[in-house]
Amino acid sequence: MNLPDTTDVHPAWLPPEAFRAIGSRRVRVCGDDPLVETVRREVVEACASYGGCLGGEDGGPVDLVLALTTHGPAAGSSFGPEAAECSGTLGAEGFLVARRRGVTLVLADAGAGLLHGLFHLVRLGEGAFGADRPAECHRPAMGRRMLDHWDNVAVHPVMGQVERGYSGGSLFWEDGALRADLTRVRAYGRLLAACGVNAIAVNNVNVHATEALLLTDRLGEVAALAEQVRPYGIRVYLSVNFASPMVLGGLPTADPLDERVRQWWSATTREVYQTIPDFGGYVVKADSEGQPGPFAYQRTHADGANVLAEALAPFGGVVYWRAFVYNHRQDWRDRSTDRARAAFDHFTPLDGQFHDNVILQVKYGPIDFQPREPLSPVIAAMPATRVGMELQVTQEYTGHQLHVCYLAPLWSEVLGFRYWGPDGPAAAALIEGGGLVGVSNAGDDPFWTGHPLAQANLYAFGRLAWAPHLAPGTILDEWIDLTFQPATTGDPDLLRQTLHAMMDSSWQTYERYTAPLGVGFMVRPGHHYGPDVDGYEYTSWGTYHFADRDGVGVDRSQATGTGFTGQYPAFWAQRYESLAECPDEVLLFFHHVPYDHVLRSGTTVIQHIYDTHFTGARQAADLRELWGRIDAAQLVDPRLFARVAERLGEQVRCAEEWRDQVNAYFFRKSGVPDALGRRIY
Ligand code: GCV
Repeated sequence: MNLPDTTDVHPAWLPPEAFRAIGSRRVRVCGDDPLVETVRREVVEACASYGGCLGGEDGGPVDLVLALTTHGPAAGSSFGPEAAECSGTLGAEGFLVARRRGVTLVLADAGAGLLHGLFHLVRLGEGAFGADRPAECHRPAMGRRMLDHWDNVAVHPVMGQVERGYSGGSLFWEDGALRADLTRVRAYGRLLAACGVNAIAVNNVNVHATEALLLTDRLGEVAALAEQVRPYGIRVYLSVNFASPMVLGGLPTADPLDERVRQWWSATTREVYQTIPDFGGYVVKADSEGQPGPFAYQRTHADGANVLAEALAPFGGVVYWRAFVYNHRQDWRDRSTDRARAAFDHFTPLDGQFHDNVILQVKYGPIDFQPREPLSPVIAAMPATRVGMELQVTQEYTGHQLHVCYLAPLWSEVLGFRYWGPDGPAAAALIEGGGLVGVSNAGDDPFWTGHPLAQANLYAFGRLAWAPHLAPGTILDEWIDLTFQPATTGDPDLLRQTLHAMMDSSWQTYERYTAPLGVGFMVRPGHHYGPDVDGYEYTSWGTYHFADRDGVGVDRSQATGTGFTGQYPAFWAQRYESLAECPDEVLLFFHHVPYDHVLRSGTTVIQHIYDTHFTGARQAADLRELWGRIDAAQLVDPRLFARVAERLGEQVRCAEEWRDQVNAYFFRKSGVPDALGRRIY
């Protein structure tokens, strides 16, 4: 089996040149394991291109050894005590890198670790073959690093093929059938492994009728996908419909405590594992936005999750049970219901009741992937439950991959948030058991992600799941170095500087020209692109800003509001409750304030709205100008250059629209003029 050949597709962060340093060396690979075979194949291919060679296990001199520790005597003994001590402690995916006396060594206890070690060398490039390096051990911070695909098999009449997908069609299905050529799925698996992802859920969490069949009649399609990504250490998961026992099994109920239901899940799951022995497990969206769930039977979500967990347990599978449960049929006049409270209210009373192989999958914010939200309090409130965090790589609320919005800085803040104050653990430590899940932004677009620069978000997701402490700028450098291999002409520093200037603070730029101060949801209903300040204000979705002539924001205080602030540990409960101490960026998430309220920054709320919208739209225009300075032909693929340029045009237009609608709206509501006298429509 050869490496995937996808010549008409952009290679993203694995262009052939990224393997130059490895491929020009004399390499030895030691170990017997399917993933070691993958490493071998990668090395053979690289050597064929760059003149190196893959030697036998006992052959002559080498520059690089990649070995399992079980083959340690042949490989690592001369690399000093550190290398020897690491043996057996690296785990399923960890690896060690060292360099001594002209030989670079990668050691791992298992094949997956060796593969991650290989991709680490790819990142290091020539740097892996220079001066001596003391032994360095790398282990993932989280064992579970998954991407959820919201892919439909059949094209959905409203949501299309990929729900919230901005990168063309599905990588997996086309015209209602599994793609005949799955080469690209294999290439996708390779890209994911190279950034650290080790699992994919292949279908939409909204499981429609056709997709429900993937669990039974169409299971072969899931098996075919698993076969493609298995060589890259990636396990496949399936989103399942909670009502499957009825929809697929013909039972009169899906009550999780009904014995027939138990047996159905158990028998069905056994068949899944007979077909896909390394199947990962299920993802479930239950009692959420119209999906069926245990509430129909007056059962709890623990009852619901556990029946699936029991079926999966004998095979080592897990169920990712989503905590995205709220009333989406709320009466907008009802001020006592607060969507932000919902997940905490539903799930924290169940802490300790979920089986060990249940992961509660919690969106990072209490509402829905807004560009700015406080962290979900659920993540800190369920110590006896395995909690995983869900991020949205696909840019549903951050510009549909038409806007440049590098999300690593947002995720980095989220993962570093300390619920109990500076001396407490970071959020990343609270999700070590459940891991990180991202909604994938990839599709069949030739650039994978619609906006070529959105590839960096996919890459960064994997890297942060592996190493949450990595700085967003460092990750961006890695991505730039890999993706844009040094050109023979032109000035590569110009490209690096330009991409940093465009991307480092693109999330803050996006935040500036959209909804202010954490209030969220001023997007157009349905597709969620572009401004519509009151679009959701009188709907049933529970996402309101309550702007009137005097002020704006949601009172979630305990003193006078919905009491949401009380769901946090004391350190943040107090700060969020206090108008004086609440951080500006989430002020309107927690408080309804008059327009002349003075922020901690010293400016009034209304002036802040005007200033940030003018600044944000100008910064969007700056992005376009920066890109225009790059020498397209010399530094980047001209098609990529053109694609980015075209999307920047749309970003500038849309940012101006946001600026003008939001400013006009608040000027008309408040009657307060802009202190700088700028034009407001
Ligand atoms: C898959 C948001 C999106 C929905 C998505 C849902 C979810 O509401 O708009 O498209 O459904 O989140 O996460 O389940």
